[in-house]
Parts: sequence; structure tokens; C-alpha cells
Amino acid sequence: MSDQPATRPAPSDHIDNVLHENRVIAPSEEFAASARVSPEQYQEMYRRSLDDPEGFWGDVAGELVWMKPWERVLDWQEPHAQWFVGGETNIAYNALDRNVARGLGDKTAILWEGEDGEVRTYTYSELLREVKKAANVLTELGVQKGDRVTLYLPLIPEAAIAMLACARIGAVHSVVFAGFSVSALADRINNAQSKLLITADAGYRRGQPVNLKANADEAAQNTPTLEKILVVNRAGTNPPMQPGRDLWWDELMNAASAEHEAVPVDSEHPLFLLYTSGSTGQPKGVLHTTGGYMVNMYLTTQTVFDLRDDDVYWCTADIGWVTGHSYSVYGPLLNGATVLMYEGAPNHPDWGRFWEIVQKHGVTILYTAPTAIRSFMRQGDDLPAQYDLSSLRLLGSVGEPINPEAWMWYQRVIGGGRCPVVDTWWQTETGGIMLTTLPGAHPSKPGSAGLPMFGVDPAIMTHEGEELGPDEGGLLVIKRPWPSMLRTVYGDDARYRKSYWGEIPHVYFAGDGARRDADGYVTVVGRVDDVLNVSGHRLGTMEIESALVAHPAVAEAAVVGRPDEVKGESVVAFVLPQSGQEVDPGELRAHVAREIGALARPDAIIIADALPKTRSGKIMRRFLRQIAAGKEIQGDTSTLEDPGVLERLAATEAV
Ligand code: 6R9
Repeated sequence: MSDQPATRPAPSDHIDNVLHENRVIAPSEEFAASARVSPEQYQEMYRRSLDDPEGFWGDVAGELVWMKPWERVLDWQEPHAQWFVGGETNIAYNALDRNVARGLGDKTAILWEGEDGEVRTYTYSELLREVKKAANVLTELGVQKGDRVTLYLPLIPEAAIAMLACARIGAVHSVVFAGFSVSALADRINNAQSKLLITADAGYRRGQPVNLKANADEAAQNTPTLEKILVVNRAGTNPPMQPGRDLWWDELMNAASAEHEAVPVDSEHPLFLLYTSGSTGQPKGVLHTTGGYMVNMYLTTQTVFDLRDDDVYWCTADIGWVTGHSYSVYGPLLNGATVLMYEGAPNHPDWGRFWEIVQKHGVTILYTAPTAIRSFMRQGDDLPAQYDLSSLRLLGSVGEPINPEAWMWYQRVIGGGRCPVVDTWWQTETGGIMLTTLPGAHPSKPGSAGLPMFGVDPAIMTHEGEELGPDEGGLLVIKRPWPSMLRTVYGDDARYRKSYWGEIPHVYFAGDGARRDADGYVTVVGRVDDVLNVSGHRLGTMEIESALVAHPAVAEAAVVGRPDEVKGESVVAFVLPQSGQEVDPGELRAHVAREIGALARPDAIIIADALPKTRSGKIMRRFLRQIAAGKEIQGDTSTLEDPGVLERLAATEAV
């Protein structure tokens, strides 16, 4: 059959349904023969990582440069871990100086393509020089070790340079996705108490400049700690600059010295904050520290992506998400890889853009999200067929569960049937990849992420902490600390304890539902909390509800997710207007986009006269999810104060 992938052994084509996917696809003999990690090596390394974590991680860390050796590999005082205790290092030094010192100075580090087709490249020496200058710029602006710096930037090389420059001087970067709104930006600056914001005049999105500096100006009206705004000139839009506060990146960079010594920091020194949605209220500032994160990014990138010297590695994630941090910047640069970065949208000027980039730059490793894959799939097989994708040798997926059909399409149409596909499960909080197959060592089961990475000890449990057996659905937990785990929620350790180590005693609670088969493959099915996954982006239903009720016409709101063919999930809002007020759906959508960002905009709004509540006043979102999905109401409705509300809601057209 022509659509069968050319793999060995031939995949069995039996599917019961999407939930009981039985296809098993082994790596090709050719790939397996030269893979970095063989099945036996994985077994041996994984065993050792659990039986002798000190020895295992000590050996990996020993491949990197430490200015002061650690005394102990791990100190675990549940729920707080310290890794490489007493050691001093610098992650930017390890990503740049170390690679230049081992002869990679002339190798391309960053190969950047702008949305308009402009290409810029930086060798490792050039990138090091830029990062040294940027480190001097930050220091001159008064940024000191431990200070927080907020970045609000498009996906341009300066974003990576700024991150690495912060790391080089021991400042803590907090990247805010450039698609986030003024208030989301201001909240994050305030929570981090940043002194400095680095932004750009504008970024491009589908050919249009998006005015970031204007957002920064507005945010700066409510951010008392902010002293300076450093502005990269990306789009030549010439924004107003406030004297004494606003400075041009280029001017300071041109004047800065290219001499700089990386500042050694303690292994547990904070490296970055990254805000992510949780099940309640405000986003959490996930805190990652230096040593453990560095070591795990180094190891996971080389093993999961089977990195080679001549790879052209492309992770399509924006720098504003954890995937952009770990697998566009730190992981690949620590390994001396050539990293491709693309500034713009996948469909600009058309849906062939990614394939054009792969062909033009000879991309060998592509790491992207299921939502993108599903969008490409909708465009059909002809478009990718117009491009030469033969340089690709490995594909990756991240961000949400990938449905088996999309997996198969990716493998067959993009991978030409020859590339292994790794489906990597992890989170902002885990810092790096936790569950995956290793491309040359394990067969894939489409839809299932796979096996634990080194040092990762997963289990499926009930809420009561009882471990479940093969194929039983339950909660995904991790039973012991790993080097790149989050250390706390910034400024709120109680929330850290409660959200991650308090849900089920003595294990890390991921917030995902999952099951594990008899071979140990874990299939992650999705969030079990009030967190939505829209196009691979995490959004708290509570955040969107707060935004909705902040609108004067809205009295009450409840937000749920609805399955969406392309986005995975889409936002559905049930809205109760203030009495005597009309809700204008367009205006409400624009309001949510202003409050949070365009990605939180509800797809459907249902204007309600009441919400389904228990007698104690709790909104029963379970029923709202059924209504949103157009399903029949199932479950016990007797606890509802007014059971009739469900029928009325089901009969209401969404707007
Ligand atoms: C890296 C990242 C984390 C949540 C996570 C889960 C979902 C990510 C997945 C996956 C199934 C995969 N998720 N990868 N679900 N299979 N391969 O996405 O971090 O933005 O924090 O999201 O995404 O629900 O809990 P983050």
C-alpha cells in the first residue's frame, strides 16, 4: 500500500479506534544502526539513573565546565531539591565559550530567518561576541546578579542573545510571549519585580508589524519597579522613546566592549522565571535554577534528538514558551548544534512556508506541535510534496497529545516514512523532556509519548495515591526529583507545595491524566484540572473567567474547553450579562484579547440566563463541557439548584 511508511517491521494496520491505537512503528534499521543510544544502552543508562543517580548525573555534569566542583549531586528535602550542591557554573559559558574552546567557533550557532525572508547567521564565535557585549550593556544599565529582567520580544536572534546575556551575568530572565496583552505583561513584570524590560519596536505577524513598544509603554504605567526599557529596532517603526527611560539596543551594543568574563553562579542560582497557567487565578512564575537544568537540557537534547555535528536543528516554538527556552536555546546550544529560528507564522505567505524553510536550509531535525501538524494536514499532501524534504531525518512533537492520524501523517508525508517521530511529554515545570521514545532505541506507538527519560520515575495513580496497573487510566505523577524540575513558584512557595507535591503525598503531581501499557509506554490524554490546552498553549479557565467578568456588561462567566480538530481545544464561554445590559460578542472577544492575549479569545460565547450550580454555589463545569461539545447531558444532575438551566443552555445558539 502506497501510504505505508517504509519502516521495519511493517506496521500492523489495525486500529480499534483512536483510543486503542495498536500500530507499532520501529525505527528503520539504518537509523537504529547509527543511533546515539541503542536499546541496550537505554536500558543500562535508565537503570543506572535510578539506582545510582549520583553516579549517573555526576558523569553527565562532568562533561560540562564547572568553575567550582559540586560537593553532592542531590540534596532532597521534599519538596525541595538541590542539585550539584556547592557547585558553581555558568550556562551561557557552557553554551558558548565552551563550544568555541572546543573548536566550534566557526560553526553556525543560530541560523535565523525573518518572516520577510531575511536571513541572519551567527557562528558560535559571533554569538559569543554578541552575548558578551549584551552582558556588558546589562551591567552598565545596573542589572546585577539575581535581578530579574523581563523580555517581551519577537522571535529574533536578539531574544536568544538577551537570554544568554542575562544568564552570563547571573540575572534572571522572565520571557513574556509577545502575543500577550498589556495587562499580562504588566502583571508579570510586577510579579517578578523587574527593573529592566527588553522589547522591540514591533514584531511581524503575517506581514503586519505588531507594535510591542506601545504595549510596553502602556504596561510601564503600572509597573513601579521598572526603570529602563531597552528597545531592539526590528521593524523600523520609529516609536516614541521616553528620554531617561528608553534606550536603543543597537546604540548600546555598538558602544559596548566585547570583553566579558562569565560570572560563576551557584548551581542553585535562579536562571529563569516563566509564567504558566494553573487551575486557579494568577499565572504561576515557575522558577528554574542553573546546574540541574543545564545538565538535563544537555543530556535530553542530544539523546532525544540523536544530535549529530552536521544537523540543522529546528524547533518551531516561540521563545515565549518553555519549549523555546529549553529546545531552541539552551539544549541545542549546550550541545554545539546549529539552531534554526524562524520569526513568523507557519502560513505566511502560505502553508508551504515551513517546507520551503526545510528545503532552503537543509533542516535535518524538526520539532513542532500537533496543532501545527493538524493545520498542515488539512492543507493536503500536495503542498509539502512540492518541496524537497529529504534532508529531514528526525521529527518531534510537543505541547499536547497528538492524535494517531496526525502522527501517521507527519511520519508519512513530512518524514517520507523514513524519519522516526518522537512524541515528547513534558511541562514548563519539568524544564525538559520527561516521557518519549528514543529514536533509534524504541519503536513508536502513535499517540503514546512512550518511556521515561533518564532519572524520571513515573507512575499512574488514583487521587488517593494508589498506584494503578497496566492500561488503567489515572493521574500522571513522578515519584522522585529530577535535575531540571521547577524549584518553586516565584514568591509563593506555599502554592508550589500545594499544587505539585500536596495533591498526592510524596509525588510530583503533573495535572495530566494518563495510562501506561504493559510495555511501559505512557499515553497522556490531557489535563485533569481547569487548564485548557489551546493550540499547545496553556490557559487557565479561571484567568479567562476573570477577564470576562472584568467587563462591565458581564455579571458571571464560566469557561470550558471544547474539542477542536485543529487547536486540540477551543475556548467556550458561558456568560451571564449584568441585568439590563447587552453583551456584544465582538466587543467581549476583543476585551479578552486585550486582557490576556489573542490566544485566549473565546471561539464560542453562549449568553446565559443562569449557570448550572450546585446548591452550595459551585459551577458544574462538567455539564458545561458536555453542552459546549454538543453532547447529551450525562451524569447526576440532581445536585443542581435548577436542573432546567441545562436544557436552556443546550438550546441556546452560540454567538
Ligand atoms: C512542553 C509544554 C504542558 C502540558 C502538559 C500536557 C500537555 C505537552 C505533551 C502533552 C500529551 C505530549 N503536553 N506535551 N500532552 N503529549 N507530548 O508544552 O509545556 O506549555 O507547560 O504545557 O501540555 O497537558 O501538562 P507547557
